[in-house]
Amino acid sequence: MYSVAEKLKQYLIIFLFPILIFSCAKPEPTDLTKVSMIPVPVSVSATGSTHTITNETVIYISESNDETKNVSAYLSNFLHTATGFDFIIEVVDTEPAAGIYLALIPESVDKAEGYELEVTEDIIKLSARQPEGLFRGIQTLRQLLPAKIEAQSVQDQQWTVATGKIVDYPEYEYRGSMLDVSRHFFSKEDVKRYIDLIAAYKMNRLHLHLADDQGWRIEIKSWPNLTAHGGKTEVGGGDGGFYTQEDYKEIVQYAAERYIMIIPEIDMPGHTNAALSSYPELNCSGEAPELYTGTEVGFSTLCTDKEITYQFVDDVIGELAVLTPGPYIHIGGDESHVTPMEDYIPFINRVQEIVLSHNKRMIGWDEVANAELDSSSIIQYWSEADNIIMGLSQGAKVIMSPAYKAYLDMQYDSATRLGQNWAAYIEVDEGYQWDPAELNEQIKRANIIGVEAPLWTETMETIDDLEYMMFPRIMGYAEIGWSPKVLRKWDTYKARLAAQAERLKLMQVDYYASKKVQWVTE
Ligand code: NGO
Repeated sequence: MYSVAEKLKQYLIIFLFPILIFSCAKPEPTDLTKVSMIPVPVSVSATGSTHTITNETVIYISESNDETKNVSAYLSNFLHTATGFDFIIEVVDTEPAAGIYLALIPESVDKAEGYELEVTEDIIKLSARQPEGLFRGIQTLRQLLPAKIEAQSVQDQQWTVATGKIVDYPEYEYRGSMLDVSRHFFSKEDVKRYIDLIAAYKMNRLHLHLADDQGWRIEIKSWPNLTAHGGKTEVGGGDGGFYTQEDYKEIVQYAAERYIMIIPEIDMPGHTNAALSSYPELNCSGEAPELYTGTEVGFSTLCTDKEITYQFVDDVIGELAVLTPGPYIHIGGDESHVTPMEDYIPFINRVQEIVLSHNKRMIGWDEVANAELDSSSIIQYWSEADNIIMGLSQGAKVIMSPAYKAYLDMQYDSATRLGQNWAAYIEVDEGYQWDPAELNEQIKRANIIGVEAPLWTETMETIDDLEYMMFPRIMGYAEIGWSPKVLRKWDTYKARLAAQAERLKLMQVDYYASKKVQWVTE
């Protein structure tokens, strides 16, 4: 005879043990709240099960137009690379019972770029009011899938996603990075890679610094020598280069397909040696200087009291405005150390008029606040809070790019082989732990349209160099721009970042493996 206790023991061994073993062996994450996402979404709830994408999965769209076609094709191409699956894309009138459903619906999250991602065992439903919301949601789905989804070849893997619901939308409307293609020129392909990398973290602006002392990088048909001569070199004396207007349109289009706006900058009246060297008439002396391949700043200026200068500015901005679907033209305005303030102010005022006459809004580095700003103009904080306060009193809005926190060319520490350290060393935690609305008590949340991390390229020559300085800090800037402040904590961010190591490797991103992070590598 068995005692009750012994019977119970036997029962446990026979029935429960295999269940325990089985569930321990189950590899997939099933708790959506435990998945590491950057930027962290506004709200995540889990339902504890798993959805699997298979070769049979169909991608459905709620309506057929250029944008839903673009977004669904983007998703299907992305998923195809590592899964090898050939997805069928189908338009449906009503919600399907299974598959991946991309739905543009007015009832979805009432915020620009917002989206809702609901995953059940049967369906992945991504809904948004606007196509950009769908695109941002796809970036989240990317991070819910196993890291191998980032591989460049077909992987043997179960493509599972934890079930639950995410409701998400950005904190700031302007979330971007700047790439300096003047100090060193970067090819159209490099710029596209840059766009893909920032798109993965839901950034929506790429500011291109297209002209500086060392090189003019955008074809201007009415002033052809700008590129023919002024585009010929770069820092260190390399070949330089420039984008034809066709190349540039291709970049703008590529970015637009990822819901990223390109903001072109022509820096003036300083930082203009390449232009001054291309056209003697832009110099007060009437003589063209040599091309410049060093890294000093603040020695050049357009001749602010010659009429031809304004003809030049009008022609350049006019051509650029035609190439720019977005509302902004950036006119630089920084470090014009050899332009007396009494010349600088009327110059910026007049350039602002020119920008407005081409139906664009002016953005300028913080010094432009010395001029009389139009209420539509935007100032970019990089150096002097006093300039920003002066701009705010004129009703301008601010983009936050404080050099000591947000410059991607600042070194991580004294051992970093690239970059500079004039503003600070910015370790990964330093770059992450700040709040745009708390840096200065006079610059308030309501004044700020967003955050931008600029990458100046005096010391960077290759895309690998760019990636090393961008990553991982760029992910932190993306999160500062997107995620609500209450969810931004270094301790939890650090763990989420650590979990990105395998993805970054598969994305072939050459990142800085900071010792502040316990990277989770296979
Ligand atoms: C400054 C300067 C740039 C440099 C950069 C290097 C601004 C707005 N103007 O930032 O010309 O490249 O620092 O960190």
